[in-house]
Amino acid sequence: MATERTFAMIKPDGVQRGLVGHVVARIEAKGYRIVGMRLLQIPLEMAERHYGEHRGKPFFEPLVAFITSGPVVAMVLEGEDAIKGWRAMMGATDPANAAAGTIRGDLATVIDHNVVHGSDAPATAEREIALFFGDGGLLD
Ligand code: FUP
Repeated sequence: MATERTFAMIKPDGVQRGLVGHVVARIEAKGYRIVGMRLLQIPLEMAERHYGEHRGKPFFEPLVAFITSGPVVAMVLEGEDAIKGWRAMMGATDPANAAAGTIRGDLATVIDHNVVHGSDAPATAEREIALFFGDGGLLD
């Protein structure tokens, strides 16, 4: 067990559907500390960097178009094993495979509108937090 920080995001579908309060309530009820939070519309170049590992895949362009299509809520969560824990709260990437009780299992039906994002490993968390909150001192 270790106190970790992870990057979490409510995607444009979640914001548009009015699910921000619900998702934030789940995070707070779980016990993670929200140490950073911002509403933004992701610029194209930033989206391409965020999803850089998927460049060249058939879903890359629609994914970038979707993530830039409206405002998102970006957050930094802090808590014991927060990286794995937030991924567990999100559920499987494809909502069809996500367990009931998870955010994707309860609130989504299709993979390209799956409501939330979360870092999958410590190095990813560091990179994503820097990408969205890299403006010096914002989290301190
Ligand atoms: P995750 O880490 O759970 O967000 O999943 P991935 O990094 O594998 O994928 C990032 C996003 O790409 C997913 F949230 C949804 C989208 N995606 C598709 O639209 N189609 C696919 O076949 C795989 C991923």
